[in-house]
Amino acid sequence: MAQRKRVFSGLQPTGNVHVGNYLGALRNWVRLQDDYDCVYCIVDLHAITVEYDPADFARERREAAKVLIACGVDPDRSLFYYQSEVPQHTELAWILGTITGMGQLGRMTQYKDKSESAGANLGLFAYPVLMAADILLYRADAVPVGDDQKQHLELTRDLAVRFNARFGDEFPVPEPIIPEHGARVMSLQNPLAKMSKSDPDEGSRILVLDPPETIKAKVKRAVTDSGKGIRHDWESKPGISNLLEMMSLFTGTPIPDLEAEHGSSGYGAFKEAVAEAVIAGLAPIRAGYAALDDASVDEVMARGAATAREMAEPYQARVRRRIGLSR
Ligand code: AQP
Repeated sequence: MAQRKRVFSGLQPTGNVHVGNYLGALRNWVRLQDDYDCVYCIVDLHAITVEYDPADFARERREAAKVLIACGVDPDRSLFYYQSEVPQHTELAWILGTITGMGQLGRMTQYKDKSESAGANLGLFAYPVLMAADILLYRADAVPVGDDQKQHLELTRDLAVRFNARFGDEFPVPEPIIPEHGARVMSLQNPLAKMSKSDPDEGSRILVLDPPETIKAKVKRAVTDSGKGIRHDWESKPGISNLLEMMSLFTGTPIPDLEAEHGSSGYGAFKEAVAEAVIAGLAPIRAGYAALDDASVDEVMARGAATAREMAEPYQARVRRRIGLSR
């Protein structure tokens, strides 16, 4: 039997998982489990590159793991663990750092955005190198991500090519898997900016665990456009287009059909229908989450890390040999 291709992806345990993360990345993670050998990771070392609360971090990390399992990441089918518990990630990041240009890192838009608000530090600057190491460590062929990670993935591909040229063919050059729809879910309060965990306005995002009443209130408050009519048109109606996309992704109904059904509705009635669709789409995740207990999640994550360390070590040994650190 042909060997299955491998995918790798990660999620930061900062704040709560929102529908942008879910529609842009996590749904794909879950689906890919049928056809790929999947490695999924809570990238806790990435999360500490910005301000965070150490007293709460272990809990947040576990929360993120629980949400992912509730979304359908299956630790029996996928390798699932916390990044910091597999030290080969950081070792490879250091090695890749030695072939990464400062200029290329300085051009990363996420670094520019975050260093403006959070202040620059070396970890934030080197973040994309650690991300490259996460992916290349397991020789992943593909990476399911939202649109915002394209630039980082481009760097990963460059580093794979550069390493192979300098030290010999070691890394596959990974392809992004970006969904056709949902790759960029926008903020409910500013449909020109992506929905994001770090936006200080909680009304800008719907969390996958938000209770129905909260979802209704957030959608009701969502910024819409002047004029009327429910049409998909990013230029003149970004707010309505964002809601239409979300509704389409949660119901599976194509956007033209939704336009036909709701075209002449008022914004209020349309928003109620959107909220109902989101609530129904997230209900199984809320139920799955409620059924999980902390101790068994801790156990699953510890087991995942042990397997990941075992799998990563022979790969890393090859890298050490190639760069002259061992015979
Ligand atoms: N708005 C979005 N639309 C579609 N996909 C998105 N992703 C993030 N936001 C959207 C995708 O979710 C995955 C996990 O993201 P992450 O937790 O590693 O970090 P991120 O990209 O930095 O996510 P956030 O929520 O936007 O956090 P902040 O506020 O820190 O920037 C990734 O695959 C991402 O593409």
